Amino acid sequence: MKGHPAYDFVRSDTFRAFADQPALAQIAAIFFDAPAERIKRTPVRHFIPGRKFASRAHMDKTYIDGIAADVVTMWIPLGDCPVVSGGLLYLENSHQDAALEDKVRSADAPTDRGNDTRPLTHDLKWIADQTARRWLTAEYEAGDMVIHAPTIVHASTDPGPTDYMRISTDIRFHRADSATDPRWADHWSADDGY
Ligand SMILES: O=C(O)CCC(=O)C(=O)O
Repeated sequence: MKGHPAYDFVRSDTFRAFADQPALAQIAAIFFDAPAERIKRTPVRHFIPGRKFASRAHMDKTYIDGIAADVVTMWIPLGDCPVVSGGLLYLENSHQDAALEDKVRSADAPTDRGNDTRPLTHDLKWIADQTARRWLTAEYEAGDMVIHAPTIVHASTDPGPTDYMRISTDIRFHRADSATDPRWADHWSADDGY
């Protein structure tokens, strides 16, 4: 939100130059097998050690229009992000199960945020058990990047006690000749509602 350092940071020349570095668009183009264009709305997330705050299990397609052939997300920790800091976790091969979302939603998934129907659940063990899939993660280091499709289930865990914040960004591209989601056409703000 306006006044927060992250609000100014995503609008800064430094950050935009980072997100616009040609190598990222080139990698996205490999996935699309076609030219890629960066999606302007680029969240920067900070998780304060010891606070119970994490990303619930979700799929990006709930939040942004687009199919795997047209949209790709690059999740980049801005600094080291060991497992204890609560980096991104992926539900193994969940993007390959087109029926997963319906199965999970019709199974009355536990939720800690009843008024928000977008996440699948906050209960990562429940969804792993329900789908018989493992959560996969890594000891992320500065300079790492993971790339995912809008259909894979992912989440994060609460940041544990460390001396530094877990800070990350998600940089997205769409296939240049595909339609863009108008909600993602402006700079990110934590309170923009999307
Ligand atoms: O950084 C996080 O915890 C969530 C990021 C995310 O969901 C994404 O990059 O799509």
